[in-house]
Amino acid sequence: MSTSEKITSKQAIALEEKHGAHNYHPLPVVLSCGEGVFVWDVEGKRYYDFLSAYSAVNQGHCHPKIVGALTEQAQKLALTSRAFHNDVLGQYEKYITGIFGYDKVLPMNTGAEAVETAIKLCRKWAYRKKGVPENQAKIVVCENNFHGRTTTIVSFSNDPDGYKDYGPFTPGFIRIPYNDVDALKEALKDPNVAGFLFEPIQGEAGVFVPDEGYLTKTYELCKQNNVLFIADEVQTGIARTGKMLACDHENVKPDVVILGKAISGGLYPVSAVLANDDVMLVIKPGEHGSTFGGNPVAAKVAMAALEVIVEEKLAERAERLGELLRKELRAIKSDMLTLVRGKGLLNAIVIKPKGDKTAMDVCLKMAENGLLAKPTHGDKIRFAPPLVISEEQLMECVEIIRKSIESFE
Ligand code: IF1
Repeated sequence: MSTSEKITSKQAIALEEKHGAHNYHPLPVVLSCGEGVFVWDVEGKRYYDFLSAYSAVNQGHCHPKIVGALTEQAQKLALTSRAFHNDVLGQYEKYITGIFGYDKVLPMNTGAEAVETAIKLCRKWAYRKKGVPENQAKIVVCENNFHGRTTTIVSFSNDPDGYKDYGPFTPGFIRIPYNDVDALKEALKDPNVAGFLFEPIQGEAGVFVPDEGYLTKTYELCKQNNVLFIADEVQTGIARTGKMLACDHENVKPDVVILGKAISGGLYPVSAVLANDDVMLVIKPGEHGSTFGGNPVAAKVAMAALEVIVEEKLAERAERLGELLRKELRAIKSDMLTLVRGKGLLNAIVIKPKGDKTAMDVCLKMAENGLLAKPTHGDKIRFAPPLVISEEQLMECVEIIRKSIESFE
């Protein structure tokens, strides 16, 4: 079988089963192309994509402007390593720091790498600026967090699927309940705490939106205790929740911002850590890096992807259509649909099983009806379409969701 031969869904799944690690259990759908809010499977069936690769495809699949930037740069200069300068990186750094209002950016590739970078930055700041004794720095994190899958990151996870049998774990993390200001206040009594790492909305936990004011109160506690306020906006950033950053909903400016996913529109692995000089410059030449971090293709793709967000006003669209989506979902009359929550176009519904029918059955029915979504943690279904979706398309999707849920009545 040549690499370019057209294959059936069945053949594709069999190849993955035989030759690929079994670290995922995907829905039985084999996609072969995507454009905007749509993806098509190998048999030509069209679906609305309501996952957007977990908010990496905010600009829509294969956005022509981003594809153009990728293909143009890839034919000119793809990778130089950071041993030398190139004519794209500085322009990208100026652009992205200007958009988010920070002095500096440290470019990486995946979200987890950016989270790891933020952890190293925070620890180094603790020793070189805050005066925490060497190897005593602690970082406060939240229950039910999801920040990636490296050994250090799963060291502070409380999801057994994420950490079981991956020990020994990295020390130096204190886990507190999410959305609990008093718990943070208590944790910050430890003078060796250097940072508070959080998600403005917990995505994997099932789109858990904290109480209004949570970000402001935790920000103020960190300021009072000389602790870095570190926002993981890998999933909530880049217009997904109706603002450029989810932290913008409360006008708090994190000391460190972590970006990934939609920073490239899903066209290339790009991530970034943003901070001002008093934090960022604690890392000196040779103290951190990456082969691909900030390469010319990544830089060009990220500039195009961010321009699309700004030019097409996707944050405003997400804000407006998110309100409409939640209103319409709450109007669905079914005792299976017990809760609708979210912000902008990052939403989730909670499904109460009906007999042996669960959230997974609802997802399989929606796939049959032309909409792709996946359950998270059993009973929640995340709804995160590309932000380019139109109001008319959104209403069509609400109809598919309603019809699918009501099919179990
Ligand atoms: C998978 C979950 C979501 C993230 C936040 C860092 C990262 C992620 C807030 C790491 C990545 C991805 C990972 C992906 C599925 C998806 C996911 F289900 F795993 F938990 F979105 F909720 N911070 N989330 O959400 O970024 O290294 O992956 O680029 O592992 O299957 P990454």
